[in-house]
Amino acid sequence: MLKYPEGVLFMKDSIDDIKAILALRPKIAVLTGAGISAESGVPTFRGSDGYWKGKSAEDLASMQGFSQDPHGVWEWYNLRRQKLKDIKPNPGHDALVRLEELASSFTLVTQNVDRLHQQAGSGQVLELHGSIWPVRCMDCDYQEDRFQVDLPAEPRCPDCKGWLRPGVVWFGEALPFGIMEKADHAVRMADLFFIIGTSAVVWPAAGLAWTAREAGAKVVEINLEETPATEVAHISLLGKSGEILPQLL
Ligand code: BV8
Ligand code: ZN
Repeated sequence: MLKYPEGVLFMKDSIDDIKAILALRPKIAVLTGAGISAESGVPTFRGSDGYWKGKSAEDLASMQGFSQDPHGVWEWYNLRRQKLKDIKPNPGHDALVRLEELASSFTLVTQNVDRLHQQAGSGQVLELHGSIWPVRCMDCDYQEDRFQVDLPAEPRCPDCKGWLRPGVVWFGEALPFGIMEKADHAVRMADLFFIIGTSAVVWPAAGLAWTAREAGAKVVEINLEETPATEVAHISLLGKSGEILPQLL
């Protein structure tokens, strides 16, 4: 752990404190949610433009939701894939690529399935909830990472004609094997932990903020509003991540 310079007080919303820590080449871990992609035009899940507005999360992003109505669920995923096709990373994604250069070690953990971090140039990204682009068969081990291509309304496996599903983690499903251990380790080692653009209600992802705080990292939240994670943030910057993150560099 870094020895923080004396007198660096951690009041709420102090960008200078963060810059003081960045000057020490800290180990950094970041958790992002849909909010970091909002300024790219990707609707968030629970905001006023939220995906879940019409239907509940369980209806759409769950195994039983899919089993009950595979056409309807694929219609929703294809709509999102269409929307994502011509969406670009925003200054918030770009700032995280540059932040990585200031860190002695940097781990980016995302709940997002849009791969905008990768498009912006972030290297190793831990995708806790998978990605919308890969598809895999429900009945055999066929899978393919079909980046930005249209899928038929009824995507079927070319090998066994079973239903294909998007490569995301649905509610009630376990996260990809070993990924939380990697994220947990990075957060425990971090001197500085950013939680950006997430409503911090989906677990186990949100729990990383509590882990960071308990492990002694300085916790910085960037969001338009307070969230359950605000209670463990040393610094809470209220505003758009696409505007705040570039100010840190
Ligand atoms: C699991 C992929 C067990 C699909 C998603 C009761 C209590 C605690 C937990 C549970 C519970 N009941 C059930 C659970 C478990 C459940 C859960 O947490 N439910 C919640 C809703 C209560 N979790 C699970 O099921 C997880 N799995 O626990 O498995 C297990 C273990 C072993 C074996 C078997 C099973 C799986 C969760 C993954 C679900 N999949 N998505 C898809 O995308 O289609 S979750 C979905 O929500 C997205 O992935 C998204 O990433 C995630 C979180 O949402 P956010 O990213 O935070 O987005 P949101 O819209 O909510 O918020 C946006 C934020 O941005 C807001 O705060 C807003 O203010 C801010 N913002 C907006 N604009 C900006 C901004 N901030 C800055 N700048 C801006 N410009
Ligand atoms: Zn198959």
